[in-house]
Amino acid sequence: MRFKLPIDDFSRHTAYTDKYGLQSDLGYTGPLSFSHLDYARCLQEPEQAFDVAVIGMPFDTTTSYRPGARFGPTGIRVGSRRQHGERAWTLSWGLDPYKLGAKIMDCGDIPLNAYDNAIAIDQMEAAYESLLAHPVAKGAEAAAKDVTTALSKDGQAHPRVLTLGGDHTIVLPILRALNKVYGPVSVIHFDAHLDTWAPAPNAPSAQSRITHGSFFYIAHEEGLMRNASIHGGIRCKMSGEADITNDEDVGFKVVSTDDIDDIGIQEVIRRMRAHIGDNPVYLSLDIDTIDPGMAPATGTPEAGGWTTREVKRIIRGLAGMNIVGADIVEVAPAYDHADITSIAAADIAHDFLSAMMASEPPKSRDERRPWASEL
Ligand SMILES: [Mn+2]
Repeated sequence: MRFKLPIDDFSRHTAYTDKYGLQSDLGYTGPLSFSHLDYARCLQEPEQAFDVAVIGMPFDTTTSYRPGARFGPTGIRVGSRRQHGERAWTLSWGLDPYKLGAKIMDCGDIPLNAYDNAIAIDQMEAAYESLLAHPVAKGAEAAAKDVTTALSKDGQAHPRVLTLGGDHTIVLPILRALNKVYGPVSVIHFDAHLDTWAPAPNAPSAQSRITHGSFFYIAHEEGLMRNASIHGGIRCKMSGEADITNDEDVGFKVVSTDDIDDIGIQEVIRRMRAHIGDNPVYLSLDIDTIDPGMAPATGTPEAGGWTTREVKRIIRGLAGMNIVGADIVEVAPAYDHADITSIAAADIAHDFLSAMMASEPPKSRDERRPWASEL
């Protein structure tokens, strides 16, 4: 796996391999797949079995300010190059998401139409629906115990998908596809912005109602979400309290950026878990949750955000929930410096994969391996 030459194929031996061995990839070389994972064009290979697919949605034509998130999937893969499926154990998690019996692979990008949003949004829904219909790679025994088997309407195991966006509108076709398999889901939405705003009443066309600030409103109109979702990291400027009233009508509670100082990370996690409970839950993370000092490459940056470490700790606290899918959106690499945003996004992708694999949040390092007696 992972682009290695077959070691027993002696016909491929050369002066180089005789002397130095295989032409294996370094962190900064080789074909560009997420975290050097196996890569396939899964949309045209329906027999391809996997448990988690990484898919790119290079779409940015419903953004309100700076475009460029169509380069997000490639940017996040670049940010993942120092990650590797064979060296992925972390102190934070105490596990390696690639070594827990699940096949995780990069399924490439959806070749989205860049000129017609209606077609692109339909392409994303069709692609996601196709991925959810692939066979899972884990054995029948593990599949029977899988969270997707318990939650799906057909009682079958389904792969889960980690999507690399793309502007945030990509979540609408994702929720449409998830609805066919699971029915309405709850959402944990990390973002500086609500994204639940009603379309302008004077919108000049039906298509123009669907933007990266209104897609949750549309999803609620279509009955795709349970009336139990929650935001984390909100700090944008609003028209007033009416925006929050509307947000509640769409089905959301708010954890604001400032709440983390007032109630602490553990209480943020507790509120998220308590509000969602055992519902099937979709995790969506807009990279603008993170302070633009640590993640500047995004379409609508807002000062005063959470740190990358705070976001990662909250995600760890969500392990063991009934996670049916996740995304990282709004990475626009053209505004980046030294890949810092892409590296943060790729690291959070590793946390999402770990959260899907873990059955409960990891205990703190000190609880797992106390050294207080040595102090
Ligand atoms: Mn957003």
